[in-house]
Amino acid sequence: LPHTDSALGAPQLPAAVFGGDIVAGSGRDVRVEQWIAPGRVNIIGEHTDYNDGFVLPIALPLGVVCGARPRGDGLVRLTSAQRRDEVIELRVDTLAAQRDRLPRWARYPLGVVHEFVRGGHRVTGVDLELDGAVPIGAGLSSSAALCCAVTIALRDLFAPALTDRSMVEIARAAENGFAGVPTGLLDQSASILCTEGHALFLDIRAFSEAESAAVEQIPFDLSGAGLTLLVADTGHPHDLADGGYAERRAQCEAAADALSLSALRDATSEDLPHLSDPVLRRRARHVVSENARVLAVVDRLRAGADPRAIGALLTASHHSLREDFEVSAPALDLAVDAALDAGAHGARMVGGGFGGSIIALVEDADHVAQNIMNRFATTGFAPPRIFAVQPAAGARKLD
Ligand code: GAF
Repeated sequence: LPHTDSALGAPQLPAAVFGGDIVAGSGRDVRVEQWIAPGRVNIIGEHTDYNDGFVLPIALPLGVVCGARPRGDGLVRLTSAQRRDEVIELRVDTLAAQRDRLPRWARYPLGVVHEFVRGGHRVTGVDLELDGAVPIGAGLSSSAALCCAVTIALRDLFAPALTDRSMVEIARAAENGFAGVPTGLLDQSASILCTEGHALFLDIRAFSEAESAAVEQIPFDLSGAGLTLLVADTGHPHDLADGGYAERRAQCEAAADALSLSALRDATSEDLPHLSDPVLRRRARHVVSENARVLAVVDRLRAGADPRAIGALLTASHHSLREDFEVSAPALDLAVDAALDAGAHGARMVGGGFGGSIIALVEDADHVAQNIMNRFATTGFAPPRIFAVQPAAGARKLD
């Protein structure tokens, strides 16, 4: 996958690789058009989405490009710049039956096609040509970016009336069902709904019930405040399908059940002593405290406070994910500690955890990046990939 190896500098989107060619179809020429959907980092609100809680992601300037061209013969033909030796061609109406024979990566885009068909949309056939620039296994939502890029392309080609919320639901259903990965709504919402220069404040419960009131775009201008948001991909892979994520979800459901609540979103700190199982109590404490931290960050940003004021809440989030939710990992803790020791205002792991990336809110990006690199070298870990990001745009058609 293309990404930067330098210590700093935002990775560039790949050059357009599919644009422009004209294919003779049945009676008319159909141009390949392109759509892009970004990966994300979550500023705060981790493991809250499947508890009906609050999240605050930004889109990354890194995405998956989907070239798409409608066909009339009922076939879907799938290629990927990252899998040049594989061309997958199937009938749209046999996708479900073929699912188990498909390579894992192909289940994400084909799961989206399957969801369109299942939703009653008439997909007459399509060529899909993918090119991804979001590092895989880095906790930066490469799979959601992939699903969302295909979703927005199919929306424009076959179902133009679909709302943003329906697109989020389709992308999530493809990932949960066809691809078999039990995510919440955070990643797909971020990829579809984020806007440039803003953090997306989402109340997941309200969004699941009705789109409009639940989405708030909050200006998030770090460079104007002289700050940089660093992302450090530790290179220690994270995999949502490896069991730890599903176990955390089950523990949260068990804690909500034990408190007779429909979701931990409704729990308060007074409820926690009523959980006799210490593991469930810790899991619930993370969710309760993390939701409160999201709201505190949102309050500060809405009030136009200096973004430095959110740093301590980011670090508190990391501690809660490490101690109470137990989803951090040695490489994540090392990167967070190295960033804080070098003067970061706040730092935390992002995404599902067990590996992947951290973010750090910093003044002196070079100094902090260098300290993380040094600490990894001293510990014998392979060098992390570190880059600076600004809030980028969500999924869209490319010109
Ligand atoms: C992963 C999941 F896909 C999200 O839904 C979310 O639960 C996140 O982990 C943790 O906040 O990215």
